[in-house]
Amino acid sequence: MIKSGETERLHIAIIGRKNVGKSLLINRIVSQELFTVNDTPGTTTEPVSKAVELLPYGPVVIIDTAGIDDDEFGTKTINKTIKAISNADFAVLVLDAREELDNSETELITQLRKIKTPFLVAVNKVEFGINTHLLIELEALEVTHFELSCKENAGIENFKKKLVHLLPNEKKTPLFEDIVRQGDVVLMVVPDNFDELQGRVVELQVQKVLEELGKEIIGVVIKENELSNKLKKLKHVPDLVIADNQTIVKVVDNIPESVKLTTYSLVITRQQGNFSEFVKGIKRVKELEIGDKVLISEGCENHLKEFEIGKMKILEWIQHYSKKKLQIDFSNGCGFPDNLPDYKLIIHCDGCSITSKIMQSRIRQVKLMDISIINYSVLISYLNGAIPRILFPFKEAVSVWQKM
Ligand SMILES: Nc1nc2c(ncn2[C@@H]2O[C@H](COP(=O)(O)OP(=O)(O)OP(=O)(O)O)[C@@H](O)[C@H]2O)c(=O)[nH]1
Ligand SMILES: [Mg+2]
Repeated sequence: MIKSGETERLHIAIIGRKNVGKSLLINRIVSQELFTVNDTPGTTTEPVSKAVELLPYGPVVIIDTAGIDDDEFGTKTINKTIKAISNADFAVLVLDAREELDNSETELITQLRKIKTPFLVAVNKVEFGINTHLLIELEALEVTHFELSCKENAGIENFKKKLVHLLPNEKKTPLFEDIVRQGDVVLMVVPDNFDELQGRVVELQVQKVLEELGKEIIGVVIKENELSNKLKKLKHVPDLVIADNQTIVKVVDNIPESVKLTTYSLVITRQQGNFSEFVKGIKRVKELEIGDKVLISEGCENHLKEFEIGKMKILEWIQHYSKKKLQIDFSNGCGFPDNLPDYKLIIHCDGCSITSKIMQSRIRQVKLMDISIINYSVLISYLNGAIPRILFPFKEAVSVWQKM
């Protein structure tokens, strides 16, 4: 069981067929008897996560997984291996040196590449010799592999070194340090009834932005109805204007094209690292057909009135926009429903109560099923006609938009 606080650690999943030596490889890497190793195939039956120190990298979570079932990748379902790799920031695919690649292994390599999860291949049990076909296959797939024997403890140190070297750096995307500079003026527009919104999402967002601005950047908070007056009085045009999802429609027309404009939610979504995927989701929104199944999915079990209203509004707006009869369902809490593959589009909440790692894992699951995903904020901005304008401050979003 992973304790809270450990969820943000880097997650490494060890995957592969049954009995190839996944559990023993982990034990060797961490020099501890962490997981049960046994000659009987199917010893590990469920994914098990353990928090460990992987020196010299530091604290990580290692996920030992159950061996892939032969038919696991035959059907389009969210199988247990997909779940495991969706939760991982890095994967190690363990192979038996005596065998050729089977369908599930080639499929896994394809899937990992699709979700851009970095991985290494460990060819284990090399003391028996290595299948030449396997080497040819790996080369053809341009996969980096390491030859080792967990039993004889051979090649482990070298493998570990490479693993530690390749682990992604947990560098956070900046909130907006890359789009504003020292001395810039950031105008933050809030709804007219802002004083009554203590503790609500918009107030928390404004708070977060203000905290991150620091001393070198001037943040000015103004109410929407004061906007045109205040703009005239400002000596310089602001360098960046940020509004909330509701006021953005009215704000757009008041801000000259030359001024960067965006929303609080977009800034925060970008920091969570999932921005581009949601922008791509707009394409699917445009292409929805009669009868398409759409899932409105919320990350928390929370049934606060504020969230219920939000959800129903999304439902109303998407129906109104599409003008086609869509089949819309709702889901709440951790995990997607088992019929996830039936959906054409997932409209996800902004994830304010789940960690960005959980959000990323949900996005990977959806991507592996070839389903599009968009979050509430990007959808609302698009339906309100504020996109592409509010994407312009962010280079990465503009490039996704232009390719669509
Ligand atoms: N000869 C040899 N045996 C190994 C090696 N690595 C692991 N084994 C043995 O292979 C068997 C399976 O090892 P595990 O680590 O339990 O394999 P697993 O992939 O976790 O298996 P499942 O949990 O059943 O999917 C055990 O008997 C190990 O001792 C190796 O390099 N050489
Ligand atoms: Mg095992």
